[in-house]
Amino acid sequence: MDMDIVFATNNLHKLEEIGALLGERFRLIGLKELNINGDIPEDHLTLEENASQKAWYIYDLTGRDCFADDTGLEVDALKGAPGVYSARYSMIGHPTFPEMEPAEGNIRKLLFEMEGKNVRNARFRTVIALVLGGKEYQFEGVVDGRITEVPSGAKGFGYDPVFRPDGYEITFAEMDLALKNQISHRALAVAQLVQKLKGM
Ligand code: ITT
Repeated sequence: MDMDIVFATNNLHKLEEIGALLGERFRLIGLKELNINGDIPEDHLTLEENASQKAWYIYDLTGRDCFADDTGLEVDALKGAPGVYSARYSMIGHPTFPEMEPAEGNIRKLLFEMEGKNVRNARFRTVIALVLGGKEYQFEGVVDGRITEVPSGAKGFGYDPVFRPDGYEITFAEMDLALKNQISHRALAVAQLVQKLKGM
């Protein structure tokens, strides 16, 4: 049986990644299709609270089962930053590189903050909040890796050019989407989401 599920995101890269991961049993509905434009509020201090806020916001607006993903890059040498502020990292405090695209500015600021640091461990963490029949469920996916010295690769999005997952010699931005989707933080969280949805 096919199932419609709304993905509460404005990020088309995420929509593509999760669309590929969900498979044919589920029809993913983006916000554009529902004529919902503009930013979804996400103003909390944790990924868990933000994912929840985004999912309930769209559920309350549409009455449809839906889920949201909040993702952060947590860098040990920066005490877990940018973390929940990953999307607007370069704009925090004194905006750095305001003339650049957000992703590029974020990467430039991250590499600047990491200059001279030998410990480069980091992890991507995704929290998915699913609102199904008025009840909420959460799923987490984590992938460990390292921040590279320079960006490389043009695939993927966001911080992908500077993140090399453990066990690989290439960054996420050098991987085909199929490989990123086998090992990524988002893939791990989505696998649990699919388990839940299949059980319905
Ligand atoms: P929505 O809130 O509309 O879903 P967003 O792009 O604001 O979209 P997040 O708040 O979850 O999404 O994103 C946090 C930041 O982390 C943002 O700068 C993304 O580009 C980046 N990011 C998220 N997933 C990523 C991934 O798989 N690879 C690289 N960067 C990623």
